[in-house]
Amino acid sequence: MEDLLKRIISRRSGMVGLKPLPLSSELKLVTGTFEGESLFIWNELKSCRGFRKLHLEVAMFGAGLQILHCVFFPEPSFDLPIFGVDVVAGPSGISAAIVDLSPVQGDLPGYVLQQLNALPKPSFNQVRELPAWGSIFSPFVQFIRPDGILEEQSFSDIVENYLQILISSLDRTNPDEPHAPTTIQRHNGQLLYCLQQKRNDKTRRVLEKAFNPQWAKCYIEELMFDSPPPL
Ligand code: BLA
Repeated sequence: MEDLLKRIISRRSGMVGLKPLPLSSELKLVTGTFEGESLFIWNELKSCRGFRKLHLEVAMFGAGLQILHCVFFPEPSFDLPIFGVDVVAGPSGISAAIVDLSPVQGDLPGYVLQQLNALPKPSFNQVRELPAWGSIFSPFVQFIRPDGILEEQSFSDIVENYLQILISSLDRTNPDEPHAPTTIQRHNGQLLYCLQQKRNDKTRRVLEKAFNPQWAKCYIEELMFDSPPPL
């Protein structure tokens, strides 16, 4: 997971106009206890040209549960997908590794599709079934339980490839008008993405157990999957 985090941070560092977004110190580092062990959640929020919110989060719920969560939300005026990663590790290793470039307006943009189709087709031993709310993901979503270190590395390679495709697509994209129909459609697409992600009970349950239902609700609705600001 550390290697994957480093690779994401390294790719992100090349994004034009990267700058921190305000985040309260209570959310930059959240501490607490979980099942009698110490808990911490580290958050980072940035923006850059073409992206309204780059969220990176690492959480350790005691020694038993580690999570890497990353979502890059484009400016709706840019014809770009949402980049999302979630990696969940328990005492016996990673149980869930998910990455996608998710469309926010019908199909993925042509130049994104072209590059995704050119990647080698991955094959993993344990492909997992998406929950019903996962209808927001693209046909290129990878949701696996990695079988050994080599598969973990292959998954990290895919994450890096997807991020590289996103960044090269960004470089060739000029924004549409703020109130163009396409911008409005993509804004709605981001609203739906956030709505569906909020239906992930597994995330909610962990946060409710570690804190309380009210705190979990706030954290999910205001930091993780807050609606895009009105156009
Ligand atoms: C699954 N997410 C999970 C699971 C846990 C969390 C415990 C179950 C793991 C398993 O089934 O093996 C928990 N994830 C968290 C917590 C945080 C987190 C506590 O990020 C943050 C504090 N989730 C995302 C994003 C995607 C995503 C961006 O946040 C995808 C791009 C997907 N997580 C996702 C999916 C599942 C999951 C699809 C499986 C859900 C299921 O099987 O029902």
